[in-house]
Amino acid sequence: MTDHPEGHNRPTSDSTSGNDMIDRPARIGQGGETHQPPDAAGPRMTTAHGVPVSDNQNTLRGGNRGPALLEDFAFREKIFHFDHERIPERVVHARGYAAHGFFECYESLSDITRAEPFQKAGQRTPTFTRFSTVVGNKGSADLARDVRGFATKFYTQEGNWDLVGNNIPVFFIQDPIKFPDIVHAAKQEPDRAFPQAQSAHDNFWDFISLMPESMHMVMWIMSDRTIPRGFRFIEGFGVHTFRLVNAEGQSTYCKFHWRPKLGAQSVLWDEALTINGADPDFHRRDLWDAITLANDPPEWELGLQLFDDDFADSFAFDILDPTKIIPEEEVPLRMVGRLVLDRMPDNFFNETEQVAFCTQNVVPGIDFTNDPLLQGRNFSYLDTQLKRLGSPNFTQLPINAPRCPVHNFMQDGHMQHRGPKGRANYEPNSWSPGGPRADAETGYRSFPEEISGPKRRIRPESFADHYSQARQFYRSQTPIEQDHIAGALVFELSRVETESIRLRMLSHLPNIDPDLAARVADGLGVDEPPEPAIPVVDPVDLPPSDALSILKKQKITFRGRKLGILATDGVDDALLDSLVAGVLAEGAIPALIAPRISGIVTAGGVRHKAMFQTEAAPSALFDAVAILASDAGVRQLTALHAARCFASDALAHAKMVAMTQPATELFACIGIEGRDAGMFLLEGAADVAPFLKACAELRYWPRIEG
Ligand code: HDE
Repeated sequence: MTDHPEGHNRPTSDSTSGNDMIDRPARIGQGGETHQPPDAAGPRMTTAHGVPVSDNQNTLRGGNRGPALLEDFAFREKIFHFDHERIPERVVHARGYAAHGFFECYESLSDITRAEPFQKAGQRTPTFTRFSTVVGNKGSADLARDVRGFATKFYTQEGNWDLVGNNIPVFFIQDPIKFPDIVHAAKQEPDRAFPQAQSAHDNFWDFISLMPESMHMVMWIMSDRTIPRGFRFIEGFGVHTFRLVNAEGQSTYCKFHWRPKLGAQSVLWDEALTINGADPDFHRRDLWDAITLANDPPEWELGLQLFDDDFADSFAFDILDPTKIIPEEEVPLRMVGRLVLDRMPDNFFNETEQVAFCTQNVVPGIDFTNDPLLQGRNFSYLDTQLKRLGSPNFTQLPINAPRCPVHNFMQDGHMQHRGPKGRANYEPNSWSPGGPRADAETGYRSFPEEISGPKRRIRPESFADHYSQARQFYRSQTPIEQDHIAGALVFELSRVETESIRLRMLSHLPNIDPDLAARVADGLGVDEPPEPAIPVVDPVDLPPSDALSILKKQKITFRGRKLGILATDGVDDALLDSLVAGVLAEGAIPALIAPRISGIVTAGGVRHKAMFQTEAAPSALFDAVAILASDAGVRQLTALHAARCFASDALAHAKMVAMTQPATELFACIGIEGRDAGMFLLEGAADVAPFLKACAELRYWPRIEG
């Protein structure tokens, strides 16, 4: 495309009559009126074939009011392209959001792996990370109760390594042949095409209640892990056991973990319901704002659980079973580097939509194990990319292309961009130059694991204990988190219409925890709970693991969070200024909310623009709130339904809440007199610091406990 000095769509200088407008740009008053912003001109517009376009407002007509002409190639080409804009959305993980970044290695791991990103301290590898929900379609809301995908492409100098993980370290099933079934059961039911992005329906719980191996995952998905505060606040897990292989060919087993530097954090279910309506793009916006507005790139540390065959043989479960974790108390995490996401894609479709992750993408030094799920995935991802992207040349799209040399004899195919020269397109050949050759020394070599045994369709006995780790997870949670699990099960099962499915699901819970079973049965009004399901292997009590709870290892910081400041005209300047300055000093974002989007005027006459109008900003969108009302302004708030809900929801969601003296009237109006230890009076600038210190705790749980 070349620059055209005159820009596009400029009217010609000669005057036109109503009759000669067919081959000229339309004029105001001549039926083709458009309003172009004065400075909007860019390069000259062309068709896809590079032909300059004279008019992008009107199709080619025969006569002033006559039919459109087929020869209008500019129109036909534009519509043709538009008609083909969509590619198939991902069967699972359709809704996603991604960012560029880099991985930085803390220290050389060359004794453990020859993988290129881990060779030198300080070494940086470019990355692209896509987060996603699993069940919902592309347009579904961000805060569906769902697993989050956490997939990272490392552009290494020895090829692309894709670590395609989730924010939950286990999976529903042990064998990949069940994947289409679990996905069909979870997505919309085929006859009615609902519910969207929701597991709370008969088909899902019908399948799950027939699959005891899912029970560990069920505990995780019913926990707060599936309603995260944002992508910046999720952990990530490679799930399967992998192998790391060093230059001498020695193998070490490895499980991959991502840990967010800001700490894991979740919203409450009631907040999730509100957020989905008020801001269905809450997670997207959060990542976008952090990177582009706050210039606060989110970071994760990569932790490795490394172990050998002796540990694997002595561990209570099979390290190849993807429904099991290895507790950190048994194999601690070794932190080996950090992932920084510091750049949003230039174009969502080109990058986030067209990125093609494949679990088969490993580089020398990283290898698979015989985890059956991982082996099945290695087939599925490559296959699915062909369907989605339509050509085996999807590896040539910029987002998928390796950033190291690529040489082979693969040729042709749809959308081929590479044009090798010369006669050699096979190997061995005797031409000179004869083209690329395999290198036995430096090329990828699989770990030479011994394989033996009969060819059979079986599930190993070592995979048979389905309840012990589910129990361990539940018992590792704080009482608040246990309440949330019980509440989530009650919500989900109450949406199941078929009683026998509800009861079948209830029959599994006593094997996990009798108290949980009783609470869920009570919550559903089941007077006579069913007999417990008979386990193949009796569950055992495992020691609780603090690493499984979000709250037990919460980071006490307000960094990266958002304070919602609901303010009125006439608010004290010093108080507002010191609150905003204090929030910024914590590395958090202050968001001004006002009765009108035009903003407020302080007592000192300063005008502040609002980020939100009250009706568009329920307090669920913020981590903590402050209500700064003046004597006159509070009357505006008490009269406003949205302001009353703002205050009462903030309390109901256990948020830290600050208020000016006049704002106490708003609380009185919703029946709240007095203040608990999570409510703060802001009488002057000196009161800001204690409030912000409390905000670092994120919630004042005693308000809603028990
Ligand atoms: Fe996936 N999965 N999966 N999965 N998965 C896909 O690949 C599949 C599994 C995960 O942001 C698909 O490109 C099978 C576990 C993520 O683009 C598909 C099995 C884990 C993403 C596919 C699993 C994941 C996918 C659909 C069982 C966590 C999104 C579109 C054997 C470790 C990647 C696509 C992105 C996507 C198959 C199980 C994570 C159909 C067959 C376990 C994060 O190929």
